Formats: sequence, structure tokens, C-alpha cells
Amino acid sequence: MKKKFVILLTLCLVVHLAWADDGYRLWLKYDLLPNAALREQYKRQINTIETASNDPIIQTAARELQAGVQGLLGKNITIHAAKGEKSALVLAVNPTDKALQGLADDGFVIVQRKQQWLITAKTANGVLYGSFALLRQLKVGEAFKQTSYSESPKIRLRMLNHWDNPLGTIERGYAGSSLWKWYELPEVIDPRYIDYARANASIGINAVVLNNVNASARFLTKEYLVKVKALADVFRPYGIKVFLSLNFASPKILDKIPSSDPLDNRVVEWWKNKTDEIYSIIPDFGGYLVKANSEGEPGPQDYGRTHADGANMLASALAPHKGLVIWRAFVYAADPKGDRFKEAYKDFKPLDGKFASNALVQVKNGPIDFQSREPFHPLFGNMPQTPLAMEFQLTQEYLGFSTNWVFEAPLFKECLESDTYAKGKGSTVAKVIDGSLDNHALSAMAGVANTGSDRNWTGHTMAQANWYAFGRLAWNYDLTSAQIAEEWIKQSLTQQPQAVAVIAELMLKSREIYVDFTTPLGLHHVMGQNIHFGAEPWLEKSARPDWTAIYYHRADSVGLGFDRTSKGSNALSLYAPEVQQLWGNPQSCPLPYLLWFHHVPWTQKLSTGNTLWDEFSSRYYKGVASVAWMQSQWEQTKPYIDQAIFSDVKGRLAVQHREALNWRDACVLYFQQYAKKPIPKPYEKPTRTLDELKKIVEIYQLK
Ligand code: GCV
Repeated sequence: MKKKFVILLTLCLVVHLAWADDGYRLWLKYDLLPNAALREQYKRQINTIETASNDPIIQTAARELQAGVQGLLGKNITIHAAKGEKSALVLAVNPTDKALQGLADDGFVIVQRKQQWLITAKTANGVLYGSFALLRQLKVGEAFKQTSYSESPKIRLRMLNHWDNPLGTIERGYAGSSLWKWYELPEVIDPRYIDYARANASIGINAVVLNNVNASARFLTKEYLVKVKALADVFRPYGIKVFLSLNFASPKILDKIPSSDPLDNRVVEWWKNKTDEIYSIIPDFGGYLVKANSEGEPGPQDYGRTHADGANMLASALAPHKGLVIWRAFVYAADPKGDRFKEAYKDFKPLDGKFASNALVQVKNGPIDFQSREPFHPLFGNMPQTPLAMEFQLTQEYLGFSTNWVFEAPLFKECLESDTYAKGKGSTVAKVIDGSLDNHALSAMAGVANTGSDRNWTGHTMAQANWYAFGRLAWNYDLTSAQIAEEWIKQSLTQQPQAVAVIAELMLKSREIYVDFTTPLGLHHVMGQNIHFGAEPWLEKSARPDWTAIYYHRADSVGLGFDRTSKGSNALSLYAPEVQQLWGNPQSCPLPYLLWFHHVPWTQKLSTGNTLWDEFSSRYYKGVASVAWMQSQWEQTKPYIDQAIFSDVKGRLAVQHREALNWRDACVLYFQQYAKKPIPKPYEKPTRTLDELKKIVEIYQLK
């Protein structure tokens, strides 16, 4: 009896393990295509992979196609030199091919002839992206309808920024520790580096910054550069270039040069030599990302120089090697009377046109700091002579870490589609970023990575979709959030139509639900000081005024919100007149931005017909109810989802519900003290007191 039980238990475990999906394979699952007809059709069409090139990137493409086709179609296929055989999948670099005219270097054409498939591009990278596009089509279970299909990326540099530290921690990382095992490098190459590169290449990401922008100078030492080289060697065959964040005081820290003044010849010489050394080790090194004079980091202003002086000194060290300097605009002085909203503009706008030709300025999507909703950053459209790179945050610092489900594609698109009116209607942020509005050849979009050592890479399985969405939008920002969600679900979770529809709806609503139970109507920056997922609207003291909550919400007996009109900080004046008109009037300002720009009386009637207080407090209740709705919707997917993923997401949704209740009760009770109004019907007053909530939040904040 005992023996039988053990056998049964072992069998159960084997079945469970065979079925369990730990999320490691992301959207790169090459399991047998469920659609038999399609499988047979492709099987007839693809017998071999042919390539005339030994280029390592082409070889990567061929190997990936081989693995994909074998897994998806269940058919062994070989790779061999070009022979022009029937039913071959041919990979070719052909820069003069007429079909490629007008496409970017990374673009590609897939041609379906009677007897062959042909993936052609101007560069090996293009062939790689074409190969992944073909695999994507197979994975989502669709046939190519056109006989000729082409794509071309809109942005040149599609990069991840890792905020990883030498000791393996990740600033604002919620998925374990760093992927980079610095101590083991360069001798040990974790196979995970290759899978990371595959995932990036599959969505068009072609550059990575390995380390935190709050940078340790250690990364520039010889000891670390050989480690960086080892990673660059792994990533190169996937078309990915490596960049480093640097510490501006490195000459001082590493070599005791008495200054780090960018106009001091000793400093200029130091950076030139260091840069030459880097290129002697990594010949295709991408360049530097710099956070300077921000949140305590050193920079050129320490010597009375400008950001442009600092950037240009580095740019000239990089220029002979065709390297780039990416200079961040995330700066803000601690001025209790000022408005942080305006700080970056104040520093950078006067520098427009003063940056070297191999420099870009990287701007966060909004003026404060990756809040769940921000108006677009006023520098977009205001620095026409400077290529501006976009910085989005994939890691969910202000979006519930890895216990909340927030699909970020709608957030990214909202910003990219915003109209700056810089050159009249249609001057969208996307057109600023891709260089088309002001004729810049350089263009870049960066995402602060959400990856870590967790087996499923991103902690919350659903956060994989944010990595995926970032890559897809950097490639083509015209894709809709719905398209991206559907692609991701079909490749990563299930192709069962009803489940796809349920999950897609959850994804598309998730960001708005998060906004509702945390910061509705344009409220912002009321989270805890250290641990940014909880509410702490009562936070009034911090090392800096602009790190408190009261600086932003300005609640009083009259109303709520930050007046940024001409009667207040006048930050609105940084935008084009059309934008000012859109947001400037509290009666007509779209509700999602209302409290960003106006101090609104509690009793003011909004377009919904409710007063501010009623609308504001109701949103919290609706938000919590929506999380409960997410939980019940998720239950419906159970028969169609891997059980390990199903249970994990179910658990995280339960945590999200608990956190949503905390946000609701904390904010409603806190702001009610100012509004002095009852909770609107039919909602019940929270059963907990504000003091009880404060205690809970204190525990979260590790105080
Ligand atoms: C890397 C916010 C984050 C910091 C981050 C900073 C930045 O302030 O809380 O952790 O530092 O942004 O983007 O530089």
C-alpha cells in the first residue's frame, strides 16, 4: 500500500513537472503549433534553411529559425549553404536589393515565393529581426497573408537600461538580484545571458546599459572591463551593443586626479585614455549613459560647468570610435518654493543646440518621476536642435512593484501619442523621439529594465508583457496596445480564444484600475518615501521638500491639487499654447490631468456630474472593486493556462487586492480630513481608522 502511494506520488510529481511552466521561456516557446492545418502548410513550405553567410548574427538567425521550426512544426530541418533548393528558407544580406529601398538598416523583407521563403535585409541585424518576425507569425498561429511583407524600425537605438549594482542588487528591481554575476565573470558564462539576448533580439532591442545610472566608478576599471567584454561577446551575435553608465567623478575616484572638471585638460585626457582603453577591449562598445548633478550624483555643475560641457567632453572622447553619449535630463534642485516640474526644463532648454553631434539627451516620459500617469515632459518639442531619447520605466517602481498587474503599453502610448504642437498639430512626442520632426539621424528609446534573477525573469509573470511591449513599441510605436497584448498572450500563455480575450481585457484595463485605487484624477507622488508601492499622503517631512507627499497634493480645506497655471507655479507655460489651452482651464481640463494642473475645490462639479470629493473618493472604491473583478475574471482562464502560472498570478492578485484596500482606506480617510464630506453613497466608510492605516503603512515602509 505504502509502495503504491509512493509510486502514485512520484507519477503525480512527474506529470506536474512536465506540465508546470515556470515562465522562463517568456514569449519564445517553440511548442508544437496547435493548428494542424497551418502546421502542415508550413511543413510543406519549409524543408531547409539556406544561408551563404558565416556572419555570426546570420548564424544566430539560422539557429533560432531551426529551433523554432523544429519545435513549432515538429519537423527536423537542416541549415546549409545557399543552393537554391525548393522549400528552402533563405537568409540573405543584400543592401542593393530594390525591395529594401526606403527601409532602415535594421529593416527586412520577407518574400514568399512559390517554392521558397526569402528573408532579406541590408544588414545581418535586419535578417535576424526578419527571422524573429517569421517565428512570431508562426507562434501566434497565423499564416502570412501577403507574399511580400516588410518592416522597418522607427527608432534606431532600442535599449534597456539596467539599474544593476556591482554587488548584485538592483535599484528598484523587484525580480530578484542582478542577472550579471560579476564575481564569476569573465570565466563563467551563465547560459541565461544567451536567453536574455535572444529575448531582446526577438523584440528588436539592440542596446543594453549594464549598470545603474547611480554608477559605481568600479565599472571602468580594467578588472570590470574584461567582465563587460565577456557580456558584450555573448550579446554581439544577437545584434546587441553594450553601454555603461558612468560616474562623472571617475578620474578623481579611480586615479586621484584632483578634479573632474570637464574643461580641465587632465580630466579631458583621462577620459580620452579611458575611452581608448575601453574600445581596445570592446571594439564595438556603444558608449556612455550619464546621470549627473542629480540626486547627489557628481557632475559638471560641481565645477560651474553646464550639462553640455560635461556631455561634449565625453562625446569628443567617444567620437573617434563612433560611440555615443546619452546624457540624462532627470535633474531637479531642492527648492521648497519651486516646482520640480520645471527643473529639467530650466537647466536643459538653454542648452539646446549646444550638444555635440554624437550626444543625445535622455528625458523621462513625464516631468516628475514615472508616476502612474504624467503629462508628457515639457522638454519634448522644446529642444528641436537636440536629439531627445525617451526613457520609460519597465520596472514598476510606482506601479505596485511585482505584486500588481499593470500592463504598461497604454501608458507608453499615451505619452508617445501626445501632441506637443511644436510644429503645429501632429507634432507628437513619438515624432520628436524618432527624429522625424526635427530631422535628427540619431534616435533612441530606453526602458529601465524589469528583469532579474527570478526564474520567470520579471517576478510577476504579467510583467514580462511590459518588457515585450517596450521592445515592440520602440520598433513600431504605431502598434496598438491591444495588438501587443494579443501577440504576447498567444506566444506566452494560451491561444484559446476565450482565454485570450479575457486576459487581453484584463491587461488593457489594468493600468487605469491601478490609477483609480492609487492616484485618481491626476493626483501624484503620494506614495511612501522608501517603499514606493504604498500610500503615504500624510508624508510631510523628508530630506528634501519635493520628496514629501504634501508638496504635490496641496490638500487644504478648499480643495486638492497643484496649481500649475499662471496663478500658481506656471509650469503650464512651458508647453505650446494649444497644450496650455487643453489643460489650462479647470472646467475643461481632461479629468486624468486635473490635479496635475489645478487646485480644485472639493465642491466643484466635474464633467461626470459629481463634485470633486465624490468623484475622487468614488474612484478609490471603484478601483478596489475592479481588482476584485480582475480576480474573478482570472478564474475563468484556469482551464487554459498552465497551473503554476495560474496559481502564481492568482496569489499576486490577492496581494494586489489587499494593497488596493490599503491605498483606498489611507487616501480616503486622509483627504476626508480636509474635504470634511461624507463618503458618497453607496460606499461604506472604511472600517479601519487613519491611525491603523498609518501603522500598516509604517510596516510596509520598514520604519
Ligand atoms: C536610479 C528615482 C528613483 C531612483 C532612481 C532615479 C533616477 O528617483 O527612485 O531610484 O535612481 O529616479 O532615475 O535616476
